[in-house]
Amino acid sequence: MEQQRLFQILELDGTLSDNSMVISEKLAVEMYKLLVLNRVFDRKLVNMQRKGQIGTYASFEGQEASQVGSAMALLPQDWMFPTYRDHAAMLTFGYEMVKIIWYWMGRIEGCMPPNNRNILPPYVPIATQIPQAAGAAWASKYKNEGACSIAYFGDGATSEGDFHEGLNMASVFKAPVVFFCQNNGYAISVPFSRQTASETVAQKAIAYNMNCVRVDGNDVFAVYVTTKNALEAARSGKGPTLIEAVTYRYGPHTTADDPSRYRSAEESETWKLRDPLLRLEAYLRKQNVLDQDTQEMIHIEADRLVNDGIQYALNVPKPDPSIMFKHVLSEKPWNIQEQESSFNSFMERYHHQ
Ligand SMILES: Cc1ncc(C[n+]2csc(CCOP(=O)(O)OP(=O)(O)O)c2C)c(N)n1
Repeated sequence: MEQQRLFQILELDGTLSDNSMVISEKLAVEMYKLLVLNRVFDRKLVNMQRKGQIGTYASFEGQEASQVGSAMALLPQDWMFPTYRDHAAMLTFGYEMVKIIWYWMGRIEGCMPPNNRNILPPYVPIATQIPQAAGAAWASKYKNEGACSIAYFGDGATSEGDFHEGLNMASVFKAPVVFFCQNNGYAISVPFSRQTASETVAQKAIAYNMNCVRVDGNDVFAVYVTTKNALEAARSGKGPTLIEAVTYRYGPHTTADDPSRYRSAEESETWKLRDPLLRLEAYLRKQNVLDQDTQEMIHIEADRLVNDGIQYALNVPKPDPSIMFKHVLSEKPWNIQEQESSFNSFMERYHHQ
């Protein structure tokens, strides 16, 4: 069955299992640069949390190919609905790096969409982005704007009602949306086998009469091709697709989690043999487009870009804490007004001490 087969182009040793899928040299190098940049970014953000510069952080290391490959397939007019783990997708689609750092510093600027891209702030309430992405896609179809939505979510989100409502509506209205599930095996400590009795996420699309693909989420070529096909189908009126990208997060759920409580170190090590970055590196080496010097230069440049982003993020003045009372409600109810005035008098006393 199509929904059970794992679609793959790039073998673990960097050879192509499907030669008919031509990915240009230029595109492959671009993918590599983005994978490196995102891995460097992710590791440095974990370090920032350890140094107390950000409160908490959700790492995506291991999932870079799923996020980079899918986001590269989007067109500029498309709509992205990410979660708290999808920074690589956001960066690839044009979100400013500094804003992602600010998001984790708790700054409001970290939730503001860029001027030229429809990128929603990261969704923390699980699966809430799914019906919203379906709605935005339907609106775009209704207004004839030619834009698709892509909703990112994890395997845990498929147990929420929002997942089923969003898929149902999108399929009935043939909304141009791609539902992109990164099945990384766990929802915090809950393994996939306890999440659902379904064998795969992809097969859940059958109930909604929706296209589905199960793809190797650590194979950036396969993810890119799959997402591009799904977006093209959506744009040409063929309706939504559910993509299940099978992948793994190497690190903890967030910096506040200890994965040794629920999974073995060997499991992570086994997954590292399928590493998305090393696979593409092996391919580029075989094609003679990546020598040692170029590889080093790509890493140095990624390091520089991320260090610059971090410095910039840290060097702006701290926000006025009263901003927490702004931008949520257009009219403040009595209890929020009360909290605001009590907070203001506390701050006055504090400053006069
Ligand atoms: C509606 C809701 N319920 C519970 C939580 C707490 N929570 C945060 S992350 C998470 C697990 C999500 O797992 P998954 O969807 O697989 O995504 P992943 O974190 O693996 O990327 C849960 C239950 C939440 N944020 N929102």
